[in-house]
Amino acid sequence: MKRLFLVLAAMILMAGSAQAEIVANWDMADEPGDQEYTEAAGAADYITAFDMVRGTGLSNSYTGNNSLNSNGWGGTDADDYIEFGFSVADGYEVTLSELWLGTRSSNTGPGTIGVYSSVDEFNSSVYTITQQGSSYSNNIIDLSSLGTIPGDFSIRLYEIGNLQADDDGETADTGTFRITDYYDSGSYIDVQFVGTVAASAGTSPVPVPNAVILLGWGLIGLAGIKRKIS
Ligand SMILES: [Ca+2]
Ligand SMILES: [Ca+2]
Repeated sequence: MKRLFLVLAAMILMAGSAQAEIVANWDMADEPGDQEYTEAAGAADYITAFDMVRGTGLSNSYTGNNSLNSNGWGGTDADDYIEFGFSVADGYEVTLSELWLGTRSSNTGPGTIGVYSSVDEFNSSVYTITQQGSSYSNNIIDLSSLGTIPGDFSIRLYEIGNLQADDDGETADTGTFRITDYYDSGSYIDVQFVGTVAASAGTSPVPVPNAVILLGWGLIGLAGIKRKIS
């Protein structure tokens, strides 16, 4: 009976907490690079993913297999950014843990890219990606500092400073920066946000009735143990 109670107690804890999952993902495989945007490949329940797009200061003059490529990064223009994100359904919120993505610049493309979020209206970067020449960069970015997110959320990638990836002068408008899948020992993993989706605090969350039922069974079990002892 005690064992049963412990199992029930564990079930109560599980019923009350959401599991980490892919919140939204974009598959860059087979993308030509110069497409207008990349549609999301999937999203968790209660999540609507946005297209991955370029800000109006960027162009799509160049292809780049398996990517969303971009150019026009010269100078300092507030509209030079790549943006993607998602919308959370009413009554729900997301707690993000990670963003997975691969990136690459050409030698004259941006050398330093900052990852910004809509949580603070893209004011301060939560992560910095350094592009070394035209090498690929694999990034697993910790987003746990963003807290719980209701409504619309997006990430923007802006250049920090204006120095090209080969450290040989200012970023050129003909230089490129692309978003690719994350590469891990032979396999490509979609660009993705990982986190948990749960009912907002203060609303009536779906898992709670289950937790209450389980708690009831747990108390019955506990009563059984007490009877046995006395
Ligand atoms: Ca520009
Ligand atoms: Ca620039």
